Amino acid sequence: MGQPDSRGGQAPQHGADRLPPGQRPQRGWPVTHYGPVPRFRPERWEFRVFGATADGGKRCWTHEEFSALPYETVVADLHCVTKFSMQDAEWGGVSAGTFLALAPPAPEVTHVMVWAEYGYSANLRLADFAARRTVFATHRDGELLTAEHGFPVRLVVPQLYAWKGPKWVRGVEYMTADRRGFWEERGYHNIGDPWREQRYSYQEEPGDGPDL
Ligand SMILES: Nc1nc2c(c(=O)[nH]1)N[C@H]1C(S)=C(S)[C@@H](COP(=O)(O)O)O[C@H]1N2
Ligand SMILES: [Mo]
Repeated sequence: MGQPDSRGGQAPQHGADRLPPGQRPQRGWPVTHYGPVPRFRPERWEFRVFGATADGGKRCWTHEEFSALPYETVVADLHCVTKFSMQDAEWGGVSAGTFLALAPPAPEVTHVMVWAEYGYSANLRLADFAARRTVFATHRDGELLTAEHGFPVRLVVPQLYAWKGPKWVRGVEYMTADRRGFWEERGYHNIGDPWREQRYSYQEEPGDGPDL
């Protein structure tokens, strides 16, 4: 809850007071990623769910089919591990739960790998992927994403550092054991909970991730 402010109302729910430890608020919306911005080719684009699905098959959505999936909105912050946070964006898109329902994982699935253009990837525990606010966003504050922010689809996982949310997502792999994604192999924490300041792999405790 916010504290009453001098005008007698509720203080706004933004600012440094509700940021994870070590984070500072960032005005505007910088672009942060590794490598070039991919070009979107609608006729070649597809979104795939594969790996350990319940029925052993894989599912694909064209861009047109993806755009017709149920649209939901989530208000969430992006916490970059380099210590700035963009607060209060409204993300619109398809919730991860929709894909779990349309292409259910096998009962043995414990983790997912989210794959993006150029082989960028991020691994997530199934519970983080299945969290109510995890969304494959196509919009931010009601507007289509721009190319540099991940058009046509980026993942937003509000409870984890932003590298766990690939821009230019192309698919989800269901996994029956954990495997490290792109940054998780390169010194970043396997789980990446900003409230526990899980920034770097040297902070990992036994059980937090597969051997490096
Ligand atoms: N495909 C891809 N997605 C990515 C990254 C990347 O390098 N490649 N960087 C991540 C990081 S570290 C951050 S902080 C956010 C930044 O999102 P933004 O550029 O929209 O602010 O994207 C994440 N998604
Ligand atoms: Mo980041």
